[in-house]
Amino acid sequence: MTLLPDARLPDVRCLALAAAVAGLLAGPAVAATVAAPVEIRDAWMRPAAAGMSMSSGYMTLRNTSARPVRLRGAATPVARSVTLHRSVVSGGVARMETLGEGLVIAPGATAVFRPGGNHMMVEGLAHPLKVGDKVPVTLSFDGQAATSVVFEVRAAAPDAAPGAPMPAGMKMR
Ligand SMILES: [Cu+2]
Repeated sequence: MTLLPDARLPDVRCLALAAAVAGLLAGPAVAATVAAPVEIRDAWMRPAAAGMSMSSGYMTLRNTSARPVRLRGAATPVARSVTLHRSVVSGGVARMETLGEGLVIAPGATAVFRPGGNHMMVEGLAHPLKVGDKVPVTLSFDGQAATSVVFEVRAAAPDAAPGAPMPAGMKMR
């Protein structure tokens, strides 16, 4: 589990209190900003050797609420930018597209970022990333508080154990 619930809960309480106070002052039109109802697991990032300025990040997100949630973007202090991308193959040529509108996760649905599919493009790294490093990433969601996630630098996906069957439709990297 890479969410930081202990660090997050006090903020939620503060926000709830602030929202309650604001509600008393301003009436019922005030909408509280609440923590995103999203479970995140298997967050990992590729290593980057010295001289490399790019990496990519992957994770699995599950929307635990009864409403759609839109992942809007991400940021990390160790890189200039993090962009949501997807890999597409058209005419036999693989290329990447920016998810300009973010990624909507339906109620109860799971969104997977993995090699060959959706991924987070990490550009302008401030320093190399080696296996075992922990990279803090902030995910932003429409209408929700930002969520902090720790990405572990790994050489391969957490579920890519030797001998494990590949999920249908997933290509070897
Ligand atoms: Cu990309």
